[in-house]
Amino acid sequence: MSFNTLTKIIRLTPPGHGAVASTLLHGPHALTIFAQHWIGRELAVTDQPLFGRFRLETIGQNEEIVAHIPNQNEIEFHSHGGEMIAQAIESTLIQDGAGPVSWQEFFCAGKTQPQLALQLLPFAATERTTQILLDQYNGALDRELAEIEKLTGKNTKRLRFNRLKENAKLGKHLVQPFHVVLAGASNAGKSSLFNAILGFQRSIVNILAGTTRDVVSCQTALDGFPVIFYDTAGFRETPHELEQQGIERSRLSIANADLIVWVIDLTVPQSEQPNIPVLENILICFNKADVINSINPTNQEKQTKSEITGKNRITVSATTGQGLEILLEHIIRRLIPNPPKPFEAVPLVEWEIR
Ligand SMILES: Nc1nc2c(ncn2[C@@H]2O[C@H](COP(=O)(O)OP(=O)(O)OP(=O)(O)O)[C@@H](O)[C@H]2O)c(=O)[nH]1
Ligand SMILES: [Mg+2]
Repeated sequence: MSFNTLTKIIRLTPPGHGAVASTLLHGPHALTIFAQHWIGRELAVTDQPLFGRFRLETIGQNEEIVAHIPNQNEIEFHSHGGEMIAQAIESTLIQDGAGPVSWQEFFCAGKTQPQLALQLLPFAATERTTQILLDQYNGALDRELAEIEKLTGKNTKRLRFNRLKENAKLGKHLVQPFHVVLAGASNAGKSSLFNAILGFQRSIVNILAGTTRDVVSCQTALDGFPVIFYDTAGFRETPHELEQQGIERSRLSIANADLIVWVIDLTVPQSEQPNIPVLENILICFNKADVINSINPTNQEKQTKSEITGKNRITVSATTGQGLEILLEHIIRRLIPNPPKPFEAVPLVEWEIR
């Protein structure tokens, strides 16, 4: 029977290996839907646990269940944690009309900003993002809206609203890191730069081109904001299938990036470099400045840089660390041009917990 109602099914424990899987069925038909498969005492609101079995018609077996019914709209039940069982129960209830919803969506729906901030707080990865969430918990948005309402000048009002809109983009990154992808030609020094940024040898570095094949990632914090850096396979023509697959993954990473740091080897002439993708969210980074410094401080650099225009260009040396601080500053300012000040409102309209 399909109820086609607002009854929701929410997995409370993460999918995967575990002893117990906990699920919540919530909505006006929760008990009626569940009762169709229940073998045990009558389902009614009680503060006692109910022990029984769930009839799994699809596999012709019954699963042991402990259930709790705190009110007419809600039944929380616990089964064995194997993914097969948990999924079989879930799909049975979905077939009966329950709609699957993630626990994040369920618990955050309809919440005020302070309630949402409280819900998101455990997922804040840094002290700074925790502080921003605490400010939201303490009513930063309501305060700002009340102040804007009192303003008389149209322009000032608009500026304050625009600032709120700008800060709203940061909302989801309070719990979800920015994605910064290091990409470029093979041997440009992407892995070396990745390691220099992280401060340890996460990626393999080698003089041979085509060293990095898979996407290597590592999370860190920049200026108190969570950032995941991705080291990728370098772009070049190659007959090797494995490397081609790596290059395909580099393309995918670029497509999903908040910012791409395109690494260029200063010792290689421009004519031998792959084309730079025409993208808004790209930062050009010339690497191996130490080599240039030691041969001729101007000629080779000029030749390599000659055809590349635009203001977002940084020169570094992954080997000596020259320019690294400036590169990191540029990265963070591209991700967050104007970070919020203490107690400022950051509307939590867009968020995602992973
Ligand atoms: N002198 C100098 N050498 C560098 C610098 N950065 C990288 N190298 C060297 O360049 C070579 C390639 O470096 P990698 O970091 O493996 O380059 P990659 O871009 O990751 O290469 P693929 O993974 O093959 O695409 C290695 O021999 C590094 O030691 C630098 O700033 N200065
Ligand atoms: Mg590499």
